[in-house]
Amino acid sequence: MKNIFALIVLALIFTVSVAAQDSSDHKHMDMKNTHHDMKSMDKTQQEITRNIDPKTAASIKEIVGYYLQLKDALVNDKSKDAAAAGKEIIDAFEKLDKNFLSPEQKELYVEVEEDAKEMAEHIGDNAGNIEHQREHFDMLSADIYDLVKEFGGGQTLYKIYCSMYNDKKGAIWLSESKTIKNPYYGKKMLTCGTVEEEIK
Ligand SMILES: [Cu+2]
Repeated sequence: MKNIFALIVLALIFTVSVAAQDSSDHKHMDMKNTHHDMKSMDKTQQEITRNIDPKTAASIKEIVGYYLQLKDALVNDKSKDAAAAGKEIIDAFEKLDKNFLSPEQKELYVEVEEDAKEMAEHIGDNAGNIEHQREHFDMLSADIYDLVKEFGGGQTLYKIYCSMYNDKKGAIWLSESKTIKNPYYGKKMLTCGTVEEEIK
């Protein structure tokens, strides 16, 4: 009788531990889903609360336009064009009138601007060294992503992820199109990448 009891206890322990393992798998999946939901919630909330001055929106659109030019230059392995676009990006940032920003907008903008201008400067100064330009494009893309999440891009943009770049640390870029044309590798590996997000 004692033995049977011990057996039942053992069986119970086994079942519970399997169930626990199983639920930890599920938890992982749930976390992913929650993350996804949070993202889409963010988007609508942002759209409601964005409240952006039309002058600011126009300036951001200009910055994004030159960023996309830079992206295309890198896609086409054109280092000189990339440098020219880098310089335009700096000018476009400087043209944005901060007086039309709310205090919260200003805080984010100033932070992005400082870093993005530095990246754009390196890109502008390195015509002929496309690999170095691409290193800075990686960081610039993260800045522009923050910018368009807050202010919108003036057009639908796609966040695209390349898992190979930077010793497989991965990197993102923004594109006006879902069609993958990889600015980090140009014609060497043009179609490497996955669309991760649509930003409106
Ligand atoms: Cu540099």
